[in-house]
Amino acid sequence: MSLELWTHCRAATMVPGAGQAYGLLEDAALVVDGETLTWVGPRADLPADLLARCTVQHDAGGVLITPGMIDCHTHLVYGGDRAHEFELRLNGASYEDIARAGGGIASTVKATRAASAAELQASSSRRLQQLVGEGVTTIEIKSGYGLALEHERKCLQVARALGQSLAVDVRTTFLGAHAVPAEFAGRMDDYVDAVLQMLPVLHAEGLVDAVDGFCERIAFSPVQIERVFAAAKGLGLPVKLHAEQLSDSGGAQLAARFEALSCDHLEWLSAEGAQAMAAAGSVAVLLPGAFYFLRETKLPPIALLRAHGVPMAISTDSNPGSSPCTSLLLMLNMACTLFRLTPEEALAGVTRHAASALGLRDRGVLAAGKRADFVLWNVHHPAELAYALGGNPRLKTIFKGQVL
Ligand code: DI6
Ligand code: FE
Repeated sequence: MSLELWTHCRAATMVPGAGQAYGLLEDAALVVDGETLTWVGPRADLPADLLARCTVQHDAGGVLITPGMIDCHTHLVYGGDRAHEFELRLNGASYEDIARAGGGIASTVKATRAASAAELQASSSRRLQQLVGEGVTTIEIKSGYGLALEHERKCLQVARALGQSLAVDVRTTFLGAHAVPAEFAGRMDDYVDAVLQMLPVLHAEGLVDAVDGFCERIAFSPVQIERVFAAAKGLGLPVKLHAEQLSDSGGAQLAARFEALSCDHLEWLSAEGAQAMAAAGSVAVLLPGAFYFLRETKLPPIALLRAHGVPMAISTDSNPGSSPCTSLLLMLNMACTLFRLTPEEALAGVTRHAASALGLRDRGVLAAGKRADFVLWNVHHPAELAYALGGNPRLKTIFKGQVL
């Protein structure tokens, strides 16, 4: 197998504890063996025998290299959009007016059910291409706008197909417990029963990598979520949770009891919740796009998360209702401006910690043995990625060792 060498670059390896912020190597060399990084370090330390085996040499042109970006929380596959509701609201309609007229999440469920797989694939592919264009090499996509077996299946199949048609690794999450569909109105527990019936079927079809739920006063209770999590654990599937977005319902503690990969949103997270997450090793996925778009004012407790050593990931939450966002770079900026993360924390949030939020140990840093997913950026310092509002300095993406 021939080795490929990348030199003439600065590398933000994002390896922690390497001394330098961002794990930065000033004059780096990366050796790629097939789909894997086989050596990463200062160019001066590259062993001569390894150099001799490199049959292809790439000059990176003096730019910055980072790990491939990981968007670890999206609802990318859905029908229609909610631009009209956005407009109605800005013309004075209340959320209740819109909901009464069949709007809100119900309108997305209706549009998603009405859409064919091909239509969903086309609209989601456009969104995914925007993310991939900004250096995303791994994305998580949730179901949750089908809310019935055939439609949840359709959305998860589309998500899987997106990973086949574009150079990006797709991880799928079953979010049957996202909302109660109209046909179950007033029968929430019956709908949870239906979710428990869908899960093993979709899992047997190979469509589920993890299980999520929306635990909130306006969604499912901790008791209902616990039933879903118990079923997931019974199938050996990891769980994650939309927790404490609009209120503190103790979702983080519940998720921690199931060793959740992550708890997401967390604006209302309590000290007990943070402690439970730290003990369980759950990642805090922060979603500044939803905070911004919903004009929330309650900030996630960043100091508390830092104090407990809870790793923080950042994601787009790409969805039609609360975060119609297809820019992970913009989320880096908002994580800093709105949540006061440092640019280094923000970049770790879309690389190393985003990988952990998906339970993936083979990516998120530039180091020997990890996947050869990395991005060349037309910037000098990694802070520039979080600093800019708009613009896209991506030059090249290398996905599983291949230059795209
Ligand atoms: N939390 C949210 O903010 C979105 N879903 C969720 O679990 C809202 C989804 C929508 O309004 O379509
Ligand atoms: Fe979400």
